[in-house]
Amino acid sequence: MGLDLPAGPLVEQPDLDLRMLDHWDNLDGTVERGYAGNSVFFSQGEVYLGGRRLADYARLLASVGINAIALNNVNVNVDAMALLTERHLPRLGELANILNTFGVRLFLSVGFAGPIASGGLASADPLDPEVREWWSQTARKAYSFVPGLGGFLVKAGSESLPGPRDYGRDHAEGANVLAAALAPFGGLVVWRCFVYDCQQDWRDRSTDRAKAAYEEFLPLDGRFADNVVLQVKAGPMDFQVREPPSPLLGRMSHTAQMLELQLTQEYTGQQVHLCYLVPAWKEVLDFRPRTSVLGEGARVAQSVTGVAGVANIGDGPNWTGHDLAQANLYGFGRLAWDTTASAAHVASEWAGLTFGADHTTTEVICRMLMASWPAYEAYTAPLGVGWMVTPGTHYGPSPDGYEYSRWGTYHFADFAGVGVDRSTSHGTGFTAQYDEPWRSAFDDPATCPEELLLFFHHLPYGYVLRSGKTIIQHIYDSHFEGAAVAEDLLTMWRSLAGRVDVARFAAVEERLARQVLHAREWRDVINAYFYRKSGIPDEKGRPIF
Ligand code: GCW
Repeated sequence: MGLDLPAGPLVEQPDLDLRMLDHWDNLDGTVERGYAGNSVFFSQGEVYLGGRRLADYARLLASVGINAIALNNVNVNVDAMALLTERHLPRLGELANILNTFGVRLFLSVGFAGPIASGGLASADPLDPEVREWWSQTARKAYSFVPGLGGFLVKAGSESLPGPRDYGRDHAEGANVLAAALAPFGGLVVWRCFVYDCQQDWRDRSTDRAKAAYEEFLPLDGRFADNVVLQVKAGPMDFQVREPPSPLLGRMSHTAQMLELQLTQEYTGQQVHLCYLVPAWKEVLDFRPRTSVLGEGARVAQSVTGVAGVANIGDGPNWTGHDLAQANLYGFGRLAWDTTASAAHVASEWAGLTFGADHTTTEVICRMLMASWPAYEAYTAPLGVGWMVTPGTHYGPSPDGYEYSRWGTYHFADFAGVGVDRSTSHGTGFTAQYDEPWRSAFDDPATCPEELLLFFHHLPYGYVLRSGKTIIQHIYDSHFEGAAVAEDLLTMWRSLAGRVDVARFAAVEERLARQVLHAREWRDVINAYFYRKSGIPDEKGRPIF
């Protein structure tokens, strides 16, 4: 970096204790929502220990301060249920040793129905003594092979997976049975709050998926065992390009929470598009819920004991598919260590460490990174509305793709207006889950942060924004402008020809060129959709395809 070393010793204390990556890797080697190749941990149904890749990865994690990983997908399939058996545990022990050498602890995702699937029991009811005994024996066995095991990560009762509700129990009863099994070994249960009913009907405008995590978990505060940590997704829906911070964050006095972020770019361009997410993460970490629990000035970052990021790596040679997507991995580690670091500082630090100390190179890459998330937001779904993606793959525009589905992911665009009314007076009442001043701020379109306007309100296309533009004109303008920034990104990168090694230059150029075309597609599909719905032409008369 060309910086002077400090004269005296440098002592740093990380802000967050648990700095973890969640891998959604399957035993067959595939990675759910992975855009950088196959798993580095699994191949053909086995834990893979070959080559140097694993040690390189552990070293890489340690170098950015990450101290834990969950190895396998939270959607635990039948193959993965067997991870807790003698078939895989010996290799997991070896793998954990490699990670431990670099100060990284291993966690495993486990299925709530493990007692049935692997234990042959008739039930997974957490209050059944046989089930309790099975978990406790299973934990004992796991620790006998993997003494440094961090614990279990659990997705239960979500997206059709079994959970405690199947037995009339709540999430505290579910989590506590695993917690009791892990407690003798100092293990943690990381229990996810991404739980909602995915059988909605779009005609029902009162049910709101955004309310689910808070409704399920807040009443259980004080009921979780000490070694349970709730893992809360950053927003109330699901890693959209823009969401408000989850109202559950910082709201529980007696329950440890960790923030869940998504590095892998499921909804943000799948590592074809450049999308530096650190600025988005900072917004959540810096959010001040102003609750009685946290006190006036406290940030979300001060209320959580850790942060988990859904990993964006695979076995591709550059780890992350897009070379510049490494900035998200680096940035995640840096932020987990120092939540006050600025996004721009982290970007330039990464660019310098990765491409060398040439000032022009660092400066251009930093500008590209900082422009990328706002641009992606501008040419995709407008004003916080989200979900205009192709169902299933979540790549590319499909404005009505999820509009009539059961997933609760609607924008309600019609001829007159667009957006979800989540106000307390006449909407779903989601805003009531925030404390003041946020409740009132979000409740009123006049005070709602504009980038979230359509997340919280259903408004006519002619509604005038603070800029003086109507919503419909804002949609047109931001889509034209955002797609133009995608072109600028390519131009900026090309200005670095000769300053960056040939291979990386070409690889990034190829992705940015794809991004340009795909941003145009987003622009045209979304603009045409709203033009057709509203019948209101672009006041600048640009062609809308
Ligand atoms: O966003 C959704 C993804 C699923 C994922 C789920 C979750 C692991 O589309 O692929 O499943 O979230 O977070 O559990």
